[in-house]
This record gives sequence, structure tokens and C-alpha cells, in this order.
Amino acid sequence: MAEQTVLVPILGDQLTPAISSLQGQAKNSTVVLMMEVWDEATYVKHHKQKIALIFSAMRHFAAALRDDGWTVDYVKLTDQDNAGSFSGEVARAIERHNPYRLRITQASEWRVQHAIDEWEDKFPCAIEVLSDDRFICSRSEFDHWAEGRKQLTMELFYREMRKKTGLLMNADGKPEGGKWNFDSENRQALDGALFVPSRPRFEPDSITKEVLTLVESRFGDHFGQLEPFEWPVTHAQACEAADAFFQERIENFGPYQDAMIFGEDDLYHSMLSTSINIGLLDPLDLCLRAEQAYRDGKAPLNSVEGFIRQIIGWREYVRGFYWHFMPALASANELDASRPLPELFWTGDTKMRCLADCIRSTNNNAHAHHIQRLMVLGNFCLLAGIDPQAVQDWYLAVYADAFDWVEMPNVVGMILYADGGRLATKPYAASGNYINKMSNYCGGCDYKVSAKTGDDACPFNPLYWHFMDRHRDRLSSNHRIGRIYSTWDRMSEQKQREYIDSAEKFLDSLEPAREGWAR
Ligand code: FAD
Ligand code: DLZ
Ligand code: SF4
Repeated sequence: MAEQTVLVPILGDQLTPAISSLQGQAKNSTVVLMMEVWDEATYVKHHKQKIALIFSAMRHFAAALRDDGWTVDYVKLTDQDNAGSFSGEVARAIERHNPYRLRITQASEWRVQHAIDEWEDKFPCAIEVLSDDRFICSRSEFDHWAEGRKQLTMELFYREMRKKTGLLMNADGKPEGGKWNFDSENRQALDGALFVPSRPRFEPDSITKEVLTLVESRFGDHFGQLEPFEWPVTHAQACEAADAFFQERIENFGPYQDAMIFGEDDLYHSMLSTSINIGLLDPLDLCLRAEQAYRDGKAPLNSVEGFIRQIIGWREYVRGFYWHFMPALASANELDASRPLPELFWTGDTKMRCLADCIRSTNNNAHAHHIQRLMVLGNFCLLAGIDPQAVQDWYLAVYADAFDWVEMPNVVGMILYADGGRLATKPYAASGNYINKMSNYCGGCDYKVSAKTGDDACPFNPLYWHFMDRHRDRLSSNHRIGRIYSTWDRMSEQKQREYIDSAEKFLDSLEPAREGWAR
């Protein structure tokens, strides 16, 4: 090793060979540091599959770097004097390697970046923090776009990203197909008989098997089923998963994006978020492949535009939004929601068939698809007035693709309206009708979706009006929602009372989660 050593810590979601911290580095003077640390695995008690995914992908990535000629100092969770935190491990590595400089790509999460910001004063070497160029929109670019805007409309941001990337843009500067957004074609319910090709599932190799044993022994009390563990853990596996999506499922991705079928966990979704978020797949590359599928006549525009919008629209937008509003975003609670998260979110023990199925999928796969997270689980949390901190902890803990920067705007802004409407123009509140329209859940449910009040009524029905009634002051002036109050006002006092009483009886029946599930 040359005298002028540079230490390059690579975090668990930076598993990209071209990560900015490695760009331009000479292999003979660089020590890559990778750390399995107790703090990261337990600051919330992540789903077992999530910990296994990160550790296994980290170990495979370290092996690939070594094969490519890099020196990698890999600290395992079980290493005897593991310090348990990023800062502790970096301190030990500095003693071991005596680097003159430490180079790191900005952490994706505020919590971790905050710790990195203290390294300058803590450590004897120079600290260089590089921006994460795997995102299409830089943090400063988002801040510039957001400046002076009261409402940060995703659709407008998305158009800027279309122009910036040229994706689905024509030579005359107009969007392909004459429209920016084909969402109106993407709301079809699914016939349960429709054939859905299953995604590739990856057998654990020896590295993953070792990690699975470690996770079971150290994190056995965390939520979720560990096996079967089938997530891609290498770039090659993630590419295979992406290939299968582009060959078999993207065609139907758009139309059935919001559909839900009991027991069907993937449908036509890409199931690529875990791979994208930890760096195994490049988001822009995926969008280019989606566009190619359209240009080659293999997928319709509504599917391809929808997929691209999720990535260069929503994904980039929530990341910019997160950094723009942190750290205040973490404690935002505009609707003063304070109810504890119910125990059923951890056990799935509920007669509500839609909730039970989404929680089953979450438990089995560390995954639920977007509309389940938004319109079943999220809608429930919004209507029941669950404390935003508890909801954040839950979503962060249970999903394998969950990192603060993407989970928090979706929870605080999109589902809970706790940011006061900066992200969403109105709360995504819905009664049982919506779920009935988009799924086959209600048919086999103990509750009746058609019943509005009473013990056998779908709980979403009275909860919807309870929510509207208790937030009247805040919401009635919202032009997208205000007219709902005319419907409420036209109801008899007795009907209104029945709604409120049914909702309160249901809310009173919810058992709060026992201590120790999330933290
Ligand atoms: P697809 O349906 O195939 O979509 C393609 C890709 O678009 C996804 O892989 C993802 O990268 C991106 N995407 C889609 N919607 C969003 C969105 N709203 N925000 C950011 N990216 C999006 N996604 C995460 O990656 N991590 C999270 O922690 C997370 N938490 C969420 C919490 C809530 C309350 C909600 C409503 C959504 C959340 N999402 C999160 C977004 C979305 O649910 C997941 O990205 C998606 O379900 C992942 O499955 P998929 O790869 O099959 O996605
Ligand atoms: C999620 C996670 C877990 C469970 N464990 C680790 C770990 O031991 N080492 C690591 O480098 N990263 C881990 N991660 C992902 C990190 O939490 C993620 O990289 C940072 O939070 C990014 O800010
Ligand atoms: Fe869910 Fe209500 Fe339908 Fe039951 S009736 S599945 S609780 S929406």
C-alpha cells in the first residue's frame, strides 16, 4: 500500500462500483471500508429479510471489489471488537490504516450524514464528502426548483426531469404521445384469473446462507419471516430481475398499477426497488430500457410513461423533498395525530381482509406494492389518526426497500398529510368503495363494504367520515375536498351520529402495539 492512503467507507446502500467516492481513485492507494454495524441494524428493528438483504449484498459487493483489484477492509457484525456504529468503526479503521484523507459519498439519510458531518472535528485526516450522482436531480437543483413555491407539485417537477433526461421527449420538445402523463389509463382493476408471470427468485448461495444464520441468531426477535429469502443480492441477479420485468411484465405494468388481488404479492410491479435503493441497479438505465421497450413496440406508452414517472418523477422528487425539509419533516404532525399504532400492524390479526393481506405480504416478503402501502395501510393510518412517528417507524422497519429519504416523504407527506399539504394537494382519504373497486378483497371479508355504519360495516366507511368531520376546520377550505362537506351536511343528524359512533366504537377496539416491536 502506498504511503498516502485514502480511506473510502462505502455504506450499505452505496453498492455501486461507479459510486462517486471511488471515481478517480487509484486502487493501490485506496482502502475501501465496509462495516456491518449493530446501530444500523437496530435503530429501528428492521424486518429480518431487510438486514439479510443488506448484509448479503454488502458481502457480495466487497467480494466483487476485491476481484476487481481493490483492497477492502470488511468489518463483520461478529468481529470481536466491532464498535457497533459507523463513527466507531471509522475511528478504528483510521487507527489501522492511518489515511491522510477519508473520502465518502454523501449518506442518503440525514441521520447518517449528520454523524459524518462531525467527522471533520473528530478525526485527524481530511474528510471529503462527495455528492451522490446516482440521482438525476441534485439536492441543490431541487432546492432551486422548490424555492418560492408554496405547493411542490410533483407533476411539474417530473416534467423538468423529462426535459432534463430527454426520456420520452420528441425532437420538437413535446412529450411523446402529446401528453406528459397517461395515469388516467392506469387505473384498471384486475380479473383474478389473469396470468401474472412470476418474477425470478434467487436461491441463497453460501454467502447468503451464512448471513441468514447470523440474522436468525442475532435478530430473531425482529418482525418478519426470514425465509424463503429470494431477493437479488448482486448486480448480476438484479439485472436478471430487471430483464424479466422488461420481457414479461412491463406491458401490463401501467393498466394494473393500482390493482390488488388477495394473495398476489407482485402482480405486474417491477419488484426492483430494493435493488435500485442499495445501488445494484441504476435508475436512469432502467428508464432508458423502459423507453426502448416502447420504441421497439414491446410495451405501450401508458405503461412505460407510468414506470418512468415513478422513477424520475416520484423517486427523485421524494429524495429532493426529504433533503429540502429535513430535519423538520421528521416531526411534522399537521393533523395532530396521536393514536398509537395498533398491534394488528405487527400481527396481521384483524378481520379486515384487505389489511390482513397487506400485512401478510409485508411479513412474508418485506414488501407490499404501492397501492397497498398507500390506499390500504396508509389510508387506515390517516383515517385512524395514527401518530406519524409510529407510522414512520413501522414503514421504515418492515420494508426491505425502506430508507428514511424515501419512506419519510411517502409517509409524512403522501399518506398522512402531516406536512400540511406540501407534497399532496389533498389527503388520500378513501372509504371502502375505493378498495372494493380496485381489489377482490371485499368479497371474502367479514365486514360488508356496502354497510355504512354498525358492527358489520366496513370500518373504512365510518372512519372516513370521522376523519372528515374531525378535520373540518383544516380541510373544508381545500378546494379539492371542500365539496365533500356538502354531502356530510346533507345527512341527517342521526346518520352523522351513527357514523361517528361506529367509528369511535371501532377505534376504541384497537389494541395499541406492545412495546418493543419497532425500537
Ligand atoms: P414499481 O411499482 O415497479 O415502481 C417502479 C419504481 O418506482 C420503484 O421500484 C421505485 O423505485 C419507484 N417508486 C414508485 N413509487 C414511488 C414513490 N412513491 N416514492 C419513491 N419511489 C417510488 N419506496 C421505496 O423504495 N422505499 C420506501 O421506503 C417506500 N416507502 C413507501 C411508503 C409509503 C407510505 C408509500 C405509499 C410508498 C412507499 N414507497 C417506497 C414507494 C413504493 O411503494 C415502492 O417504491 C414500490 O412499492 C416498490 O415496489 P416495486 O419496485 O415493484 O415498484
Ligand atoms: C439498513 C442497513 C442495515 C440494516 N445495516 C447496515 C450496516 O450494517 N452497514 C451499512 O453500511 N449499512 C447498513 N444499512 C444501510 C444503512 O442504514 C444506509 O446505508 C445508511 O442509512 C444510508 O444513510
Ligand atoms: Fe377492507 Fe372494508 Fe373491503 Fe373488508 S370490506 S376488505 S375492511 S375495504
